[in-house]
Amino acid sequence: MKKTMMTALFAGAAMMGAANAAVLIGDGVNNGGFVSTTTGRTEGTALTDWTITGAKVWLNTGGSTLTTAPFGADVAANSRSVQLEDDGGVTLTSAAVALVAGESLTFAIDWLTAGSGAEHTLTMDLWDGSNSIALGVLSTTGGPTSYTQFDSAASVGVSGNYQLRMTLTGGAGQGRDIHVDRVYLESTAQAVPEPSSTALLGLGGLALILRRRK
Ligand SMILES: [Ca+2]
Ligand SMILES: [Ca+2]
Repeated sequence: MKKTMMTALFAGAAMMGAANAAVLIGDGVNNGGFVSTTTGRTEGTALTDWTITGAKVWLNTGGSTLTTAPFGADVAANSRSVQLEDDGGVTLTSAAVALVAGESLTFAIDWLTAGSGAEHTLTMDLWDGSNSIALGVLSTTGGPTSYTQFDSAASVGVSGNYQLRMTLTGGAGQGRDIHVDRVYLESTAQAVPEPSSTALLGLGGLALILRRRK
């Protein structure tokens, strides 16, 4: 009985050593491609899996034409892109995703700037109500006018249910906007260091042999 329990314990520990990646926002996952059945260019349209807070968010008919990894081609027939309007400022918030301390994160988003006037910044982070995980800041100053991919990496310090927040600063007047598409977030569980997992596998195997000899 004791050996059986040991076998199960070591097998479980060895399995935890394998890197386990999960797509949390992406193509078909929490609407990372901004798919909507709404036709035409619309303002303030409810968008599945996203929450709009602030003045103006446009749902544009055009989308990113980039096909680079990790998102892949945004080929859905009703895929859109989102235009974050600077007038008054706006925040776009994703559905909540569960993150575990120690996980490493991969983030990617396509973006461009458009319009003229005051310059603004888009701050991107993961927020669980009290903890923030920074993913990057995009500035319209010198920003790209055609879709460009931004990538970043982060790690989870505190476990929780987090939402991706994209907050565009704004002013009273008209200024430059930021368009986004192909939002991607992936988490990878922290791998157990190779020597110890190998040692655990060896011990697990030994326990199995001892069990069979009994
Ligand atoms: Ca899209
Ligand atoms: Ca504007």
